[in-house]
Amino acid sequence: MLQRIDHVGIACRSLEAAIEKYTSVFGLSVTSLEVNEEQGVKEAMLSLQPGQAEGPAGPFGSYVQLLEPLSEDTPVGKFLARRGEGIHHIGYAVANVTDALAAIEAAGLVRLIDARPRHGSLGASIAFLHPADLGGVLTELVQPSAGSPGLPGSPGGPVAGAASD
Ligand code: KFV
Ligand code: CO
Repeated sequence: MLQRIDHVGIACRSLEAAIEKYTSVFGLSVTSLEVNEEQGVKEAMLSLQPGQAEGPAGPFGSYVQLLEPLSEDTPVGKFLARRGEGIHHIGYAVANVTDALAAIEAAGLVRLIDARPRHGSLGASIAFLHPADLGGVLTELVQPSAGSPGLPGSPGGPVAGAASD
C-alpha cells in the first residue's frame, strides 16, 4: 500500500528562515509555496534530487515539507507550543487514497483522522492517520496529482525505462 516516502513534514516557526537554511545548506530548491487554510499552514515543498542518489527504492522524487502555522490554534501551532520545532509527520505515497483509507479502516487497528481525502500540496489528495496508533508518528497518505513533478511521465519527472546517465 505504501509506495515510497513522499515527504517529511517539518514544523518551523519561520518558513522564510527554514527555506533559507535548507536551500543554502543543502542546495535544495523550492518546488511550491502554498497556504492551506483547511490545514492551518503556510508551507513549502523542497524537492530532493531524484536520480542523483538512486537506490533500491527507485528514482522517484521526494520532498522536505516545511510547515509554518497560520495561528496557534492549528495542528502545527499546537505542536510547536508543545514540542518545539522538529519532525511533524511522514507522508507516504499511495496509489489511491480512498482505497487506502477503506483498507486501513477495515483492518481496524489505526484511527483515521480524515475519513475522506483532503486537498494537499502540489494538487495531491491527502489523509492523516492518528499518531497514537502508530507509535507516536503522525502519518499522512498522499495520492500525488497526475501531473505532479517527480512522477514518471509528468513534466520534469523521470521517464520510465530511461537510462540514468
Ligand atoms: N506527531 C505526533 N504526536 C502528535 C502530533 C504529531 N504531529 N501532534 C499532536 N500529537 C500528540 C500530542 O503530543 C498529544 O499527545 C496528542 O497528540 C494530542 O495533542 O500523548 P499526548 O501528549 O497526549 P494536541 O491536543 O495538541 O492535538 P490534537 O488537537 O489532539 O490534534 C492532534 C492531531 C494529530 C489529531 C492533529 O494535529 C491533526 O489532525 N493533524 C492532521 C492535520 C495536520 O497535521 N495538518 C498540518 C500538515 S498539512 C500537510 O502536511 C499538507 C497540506 N500536505 O499536503 O502534506
Ligand atoms: Co504533509
